[in-house]
Amino acid sequence: MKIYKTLQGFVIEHESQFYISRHIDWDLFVNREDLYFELQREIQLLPAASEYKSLIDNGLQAPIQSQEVWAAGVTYLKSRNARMEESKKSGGDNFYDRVYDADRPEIFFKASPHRVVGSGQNVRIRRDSKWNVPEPELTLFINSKGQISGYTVGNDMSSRDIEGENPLYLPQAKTYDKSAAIGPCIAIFDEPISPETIITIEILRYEITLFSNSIEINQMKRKHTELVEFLFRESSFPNGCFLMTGTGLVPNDEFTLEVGDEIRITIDGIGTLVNTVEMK
Ligand code: DO4
Ligand code: MG
Repeated sequence: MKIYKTLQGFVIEHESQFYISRHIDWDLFVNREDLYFELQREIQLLPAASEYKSLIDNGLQAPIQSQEVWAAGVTYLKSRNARMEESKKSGGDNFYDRVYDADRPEIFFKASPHRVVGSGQNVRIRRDSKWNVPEPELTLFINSKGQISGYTVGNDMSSRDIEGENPLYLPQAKTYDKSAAIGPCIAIFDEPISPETIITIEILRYEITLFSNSIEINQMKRKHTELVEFLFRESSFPNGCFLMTGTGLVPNDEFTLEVGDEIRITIDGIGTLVNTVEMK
């Protein structure tokens, strides 16, 4: 089951059928216990129509209203190695090495809703940065009770030169306007997502693929439930929240994003998040 926040309402997709929910408040729509079964009950009372698919094609919003977006870091070996390399000169490499094996994961605040874009919208790179990459990440939707009730595709846009200069600059490297993208939908399953799920990224410049790669989410060092447990330890989320689970796909060090680049991130069973890098 997938739910989309469109310009004309909330669309539910189930077994190739499309429905428009009667809900008008996204927070109330998504933050329900047993969301999968709630949605199943809801669609039994709604007419199905294949034309409702056009609402999805006509433009999507990020599937968010008042939720915060948080992110976990250094959850894949590839991320640990890349961060250690970029921060060697500053002496910051030791922090990344240690956090990979530590009991406590790296979890940071990524974005408030107004900094988040959806599929089809533009992301940004910072004017004061010369080395920028997208980070394709499976992103959890967690309800206010701390239960993982959905999954979306996330892009944790990052300025690697700022992050590498000093680990204390991480909030500036990670959080700025349009630095987070999620979408195209929230996928709601009746069981946890399969560990064999593949994340694929493709970066295109003038319609030519510059970088592409894939990884299975079972390459992640930590469990989703472990990350959620730490996030919810001393924080409440009245309308639920999103948690990006870290990247395992890092372009080589020569690569940096440019204005006009198209970033396509696909996660099996969820969909493709497409964003273009806008003018600085
Ligand atoms: O510590 C830096 C950020 C790590 C991160 O965002 C990731 O591994 O995805
Ligand atoms: Mg990341």
